[in-house]
Amino acid sequence: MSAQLQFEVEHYRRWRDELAAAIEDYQSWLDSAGEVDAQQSLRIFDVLENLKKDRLVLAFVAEFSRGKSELINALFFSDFKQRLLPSDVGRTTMCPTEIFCDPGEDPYIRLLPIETRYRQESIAALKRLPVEWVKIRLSPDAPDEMLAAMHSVAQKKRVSMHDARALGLWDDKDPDLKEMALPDGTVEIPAWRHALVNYPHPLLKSGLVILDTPGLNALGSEPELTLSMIPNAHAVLFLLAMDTGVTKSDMEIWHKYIRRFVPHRLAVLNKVDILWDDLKPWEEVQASINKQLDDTARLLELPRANVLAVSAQKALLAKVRGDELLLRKSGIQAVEALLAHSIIPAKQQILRLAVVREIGAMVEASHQSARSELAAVRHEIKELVALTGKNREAIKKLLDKVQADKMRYEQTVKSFNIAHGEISRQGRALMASLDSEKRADMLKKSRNAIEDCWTTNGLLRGMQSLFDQATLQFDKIHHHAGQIKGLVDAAYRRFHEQHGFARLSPPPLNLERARQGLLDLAQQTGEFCNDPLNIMTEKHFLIRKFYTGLVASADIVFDQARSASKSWLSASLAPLMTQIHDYKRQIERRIATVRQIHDNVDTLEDRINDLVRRQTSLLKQNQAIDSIRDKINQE
Ligand SMILES: Nc1nc2c(ncn2[C@@H]2O[C@H](COP(=O)(O)OP(=O)(O)OP(=O)(O)O)[C@@H](O)[C@H]2O)c(=O)[nH]1
Ligand SMILES: [Mg+2]
Repeated sequence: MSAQLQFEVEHYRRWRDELAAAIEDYQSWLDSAGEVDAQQSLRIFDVLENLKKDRLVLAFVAEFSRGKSELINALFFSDFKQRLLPSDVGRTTMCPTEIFCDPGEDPYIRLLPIETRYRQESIAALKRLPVEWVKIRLSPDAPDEMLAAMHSVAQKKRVSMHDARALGLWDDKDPDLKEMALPDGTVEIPAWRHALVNYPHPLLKSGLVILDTPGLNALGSEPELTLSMIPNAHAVLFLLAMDTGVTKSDMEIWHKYIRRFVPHRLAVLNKVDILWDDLKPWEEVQASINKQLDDTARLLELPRANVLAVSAQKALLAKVRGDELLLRKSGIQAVEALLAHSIIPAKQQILRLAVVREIGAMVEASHQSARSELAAVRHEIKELVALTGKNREAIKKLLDKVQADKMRYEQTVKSFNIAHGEISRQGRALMASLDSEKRADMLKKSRNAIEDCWTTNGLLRGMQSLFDQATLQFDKIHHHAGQIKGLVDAAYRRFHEQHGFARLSPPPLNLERARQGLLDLAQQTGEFCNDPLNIMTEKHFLIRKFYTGLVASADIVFDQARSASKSWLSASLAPLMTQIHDYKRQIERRIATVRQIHDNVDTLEDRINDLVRRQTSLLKQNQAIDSIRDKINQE
């Protein structure tokens, strides 16, 4: 395993842990300042939970036999000194395999029987039902047992054509499936639908998750993989092989599943050792590899720097044997460097921005509040020092002034309450339109209607119209959320302009991502409905494929929009409310102080000393909050 990659992943993990520690500090600061409300606590708790659950998913996707499993072995599992994942000619990996480390449990491989495809639940839902999985314990110290257990991901079974069809794994008209048919009329299908491997490995312990996939053209049959697992991966390594060149089906996979859907894409041209030729000068070999890389970058429309040549097989061999020269020749170090220097920092940035989105405004408000408190105390000290040696008349004047300020504050609160009432009312209406039970009900009705369709054409029209409706509904929600945001912005502006509050920005509301997700799905629905293979698929299966794939993904998009709106609504006014609350506290304290002095001029010096002490402690608080703020905003 590369020291560089290990270093970067470890660095990333440390940064994440420090960020979590800074947020915990912030939480205890809030607690000690007595400023925390239930909503804010919950938000901080959520952020901390998400930081703990954070994973960096790296998916390996390609047509069969391009060397995905071999590359994973070479990149991550050479310390095992053998081929951990089965890698062989022809189709080898038969089910999507997630490899991660959960130190809370002993190493295992859990396998989901292919028969679960008969049921409605998604793989994501089945992950929460351990009884549905076959679990094999792994003993990393017993290599033979390990290999036998890992071989499960390549296991196949024979079933009748009728069963294969019923499982949605056989279609008479699909030429890609022909090779699965056996002479006796049975069909070879994968024995398992999904595999989860809990393996103790330092990189995986740091939160890296590897997703090995079976040759993709066979994979269209597991929509969850292509619609959710691959698009949700943080980066995809797309493999091509030197022995086949870039084929039509490679390009199909690239366009259909990767190009538009994954933010970080690397292409790896594997098996370059085929070009190695001891009778040719190395420069000549290198030039021909470079030409292939240029062509590939152009074909895939990728930056040239994201396309690399490698020999996974030689890299694994070199690592097992400790052969430095071969390792360098294999090209794997460039893949490791790219992962270390571009993918991991990009992931860090995404996570940091997510934290800023969740609690950035809250930390900013605390920062403002600590500063305004300090400014208020400084101002009071000045006011009181100016009173030294003055008569009662002057003190009375100050008291009147402070009381006038208080009246002004009360006006402010009145106008805030009106704005708050309106925003809450609109917020409730928005949440009602995103209600998940209502949506489930609507989907059930649509499914009944679609199942009643007589013709395939009618069926496909029904599917298309379901997505048209969903897009329309989302646009309405988007528009409504925009209107509420307008009200919130206006409230902030008013307090700044009319009441002299420090300028704060409300937390941003971001439904753009969900909207883009839905647009992508709508486009995929169009493709789904025009796919000749689907037009010929048996109706019952087509409907199930549509609902467990596209509709389930759209449902997730709506859920994302719902939880983003919910947390935004509860946080949108919080910074302003904190400001108002701070102002109230400051003004009441000022009145009490001036009144005391008014009643007894001799207490003036004591009050000044109190304030100076308070100023010292506030300075410390300001420093603490600044350091938390720096950590969260640190690039
Ligand atoms: N010459 C050469 N052969 C390789 C290289 N990498 C993999 N292979 C061979 O290519 C074949 C396929 O490799 P796998 O790792 O099983 O490919 P895969 O992409 O995981 O294939 P599926 O699991 O079927 O989707 C095996 O026979 C490997 O030994 C390489 O760098 N050079
Ligand atoms: Mg494989």
